[in-house]
Parts: sequence; C-alpha cells; structure tokens
Amino acid sequence: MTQNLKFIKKQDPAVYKAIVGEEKRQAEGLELIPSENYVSQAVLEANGSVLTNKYSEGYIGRRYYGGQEFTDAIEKLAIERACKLFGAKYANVQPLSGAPANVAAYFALMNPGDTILGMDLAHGGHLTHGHPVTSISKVFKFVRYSMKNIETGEIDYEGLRQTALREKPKVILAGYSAYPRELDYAKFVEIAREVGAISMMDIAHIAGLIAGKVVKNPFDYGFDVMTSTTHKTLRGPRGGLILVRENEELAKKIDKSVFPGLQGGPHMNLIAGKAVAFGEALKPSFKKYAQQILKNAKAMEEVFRREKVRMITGGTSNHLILADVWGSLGVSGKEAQTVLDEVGITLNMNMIAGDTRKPMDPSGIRFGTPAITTRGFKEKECARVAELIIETLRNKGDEKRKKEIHVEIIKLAKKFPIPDKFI
Ligand code: DSN
Repeated sequence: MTQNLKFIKKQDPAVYKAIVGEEKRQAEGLELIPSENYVSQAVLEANGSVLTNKYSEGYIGRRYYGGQEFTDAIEKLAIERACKLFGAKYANVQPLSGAPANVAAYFALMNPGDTILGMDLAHGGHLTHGHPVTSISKVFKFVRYSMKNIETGEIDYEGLRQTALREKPKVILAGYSAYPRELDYAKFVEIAREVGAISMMDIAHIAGLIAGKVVKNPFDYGFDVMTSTTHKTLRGPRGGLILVRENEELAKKIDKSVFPGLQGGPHMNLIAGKAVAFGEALKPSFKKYAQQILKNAKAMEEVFRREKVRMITGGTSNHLILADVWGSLGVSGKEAQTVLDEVGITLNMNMIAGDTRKPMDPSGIRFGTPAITTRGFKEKECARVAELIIETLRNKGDEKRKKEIHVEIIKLAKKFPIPDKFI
C-alpha cells in the first residue's frame, strides 16, 4: 500500500512527511483497534478523486446544483449495492459518518423530548447512544438496558421489556461498540412491537460480518432501521449509512432528516468509495474474509483464556475482545495501550462493565481482528499476537524483552504487507 504523493511531496513537505510517517506506522505496526481497517487502492483512488470538487445537495434526479450526471450514477450504484448487501429496500449513503447517521435517524424517528431505549454505555453502548456529554442527550430522553451477566454477556431481556413497558420509548436501539456477543434480535423486535416502538440497530462494528453473512442480519428478524459506518469490518472509506428494511414512509423521513435536516453537500468522493467498497463486499472473497475475522478472534480468545486473562462476557462471538487487564495483570488500560504502542501493537483502552477506574485510565483494553485479517493473518499468527500482548504486559518494565518483541512484530508485519486489492 503505497500512495503516489508526488505533488504533496513538492508542494507541502510538512504534510507529506506526516502522511509518509503514518504510512510507515501502518505498514510496520499491527492494527488491532477493532473499528479500524485497511481499504483497497481502488477505494483510496475513489476517495482521492475529482469528485471531491463537486457539490450535490439533494438526491438522485433532484439536486440543487447542475452537473450531476456522474454523481447521480455513483450514488445510485452505492445505494443499489448497499441494499443488496444488507437485504434493505432503502438506503441513504450520504451520512458523513456513524455519529451523524445516528443523529439523523433519531430526528427522523422521534420528536424532541421522546424516549429511546438503548444499551447501557458501560456495558458496550456507544457515545451516540446517549452519553450525557453528547448534544442529543439534551434533546431526547435516553433510558437503558444492560447485561444480566457480565461473565457470559447475557442481556437482561426481561429488564429491557419492563423498562420498555414503563418508559414507552419511541425507539428501541440495539447495537454497540464494545460488546463481543450476538444479540437476540427476535426478542428486541418482539418487545418493540409490544410497546409500539420502532426497532433500530447500530451495526457499525459488525456491518462487514453481516454483509459476509457470518453473523445474523437484524433485518431477517424484522428490525425496521439499521445505521452503520462504512470503514470498520465493512472495509470501506470513512462514512455512514442508514438502511430501512421496507417502510417507505420511514425511508422518506430519514432522507429528509439527513438532508436538509442535518447535512449540506454530501461528500461524493466518499460515496464513490462506498460504492467501490460495497462492490468488494458483494464478492464471494469477502465472505471468506468475514469468516476469517471470526476464526482469528477465536484464536486470540483461546490464548487469553489459557493465560487466565479475564475477558468481559467470557470471550467473543464477533471480531472483538474486551479484556480486564487491570484485574488480571495489574496493568491499567492506559498503561497497556502505551506499552503495547511501544512494541508496535495498536489497540485501545476501554471501560469495562462495573469498572472502578476512570474513562481516561480504565481497567480494560479492546482489540480485534478486522485489520490484521485484511493483511492475511490466520489463526496461528493471531494466537502469537495474543501471546505477545500478554507477554508485553507481564514484562512492561523489561526494555530488552520489549525490544525483542518489537522486532518480532515488525518481522510479522513485513511478512504480511497491507494488500492493494482484495478481489
Ligand atoms: N470510534 C468507534 C469505535 O472505536 O468503536 C466508534 O465510533
């Protein structure tokens, strides 16, 4: 993965130097942040194309600016492919990222002051699911469901139902950014229908796993709406996506809410990148990729279990693991993140359910396999990386051992260069 940067190099050496530095960091280190991935050169080319020059407010065939023959064609391709990938009747590909996709969906599905029932943030929910620091938490009333058993990940569905009956939410929101298990989608839909709520699932983390058909698709269980990012397991450009299973009225409300409700001109270069990435995800090879993500996460889980490092929910059924490094190894999440950075492993510190520490230095680390699987890692390499994570944390003060581990990581990264294409 090397970009042609000849113009930046001449014109702006400072920016050039930083991009090249990042390129080297990505090439020589191991990316384990479960929400990151590497895109193909084809996606990069679309992102860096002349489409960045174009304003296209509005939708296909009804824009507020002229000159849309090619942008219309691109947006149509992106929508058709997204619908095919997820079994949706309607798709809006204009959200700039996952947070605006969620905000646009909330405003489409609710009125200010309405209630939404979502996953407890400490149990894996996302900031945009109503954290008090977000602006939307001042507009809508967020109420919570949570896990019944932190060691198995079982959701408290009866508690969810009781809260729904009491609070009468307009929307029941499933989805997460730090939860390693699958949800019982049929139960969500059953409860939503019982209380007359719309069912919405934020699939940002697992979109690629759904597209690859290696985990369940919430639409198959009757969910009404799904929001997503396009750059995580789905392996596309940075961006957002809203899908509607079949309700045309909801789809129209969502379109209005995205534009003109929330956004201005869509980023057509990124929509072209989405179209290309969705095309890649429709190929049979993407299914193999998604399968391997799960196998690789299982291989890492086995090492953590063998080494007796506690995993929240006891392990993983998707692409990510949340480990209690403070409880098991006496290393805080922040320290773990820093020490692992030093040996070339990038992951993120994370709060865990019932955490007694603070968000800026929590008890856990969160890591996953989407990016290293793109590089071609299989179970053997992933198990080795898991061993190296634990060894580094156990030897955090041993500079010599850390240097040796760093050398091994660079060697491993060089053996599996970031590919240019996947199909
Ligand atoms: N920042 C993303 C993640 O890491 O899960 C979600 O927004």
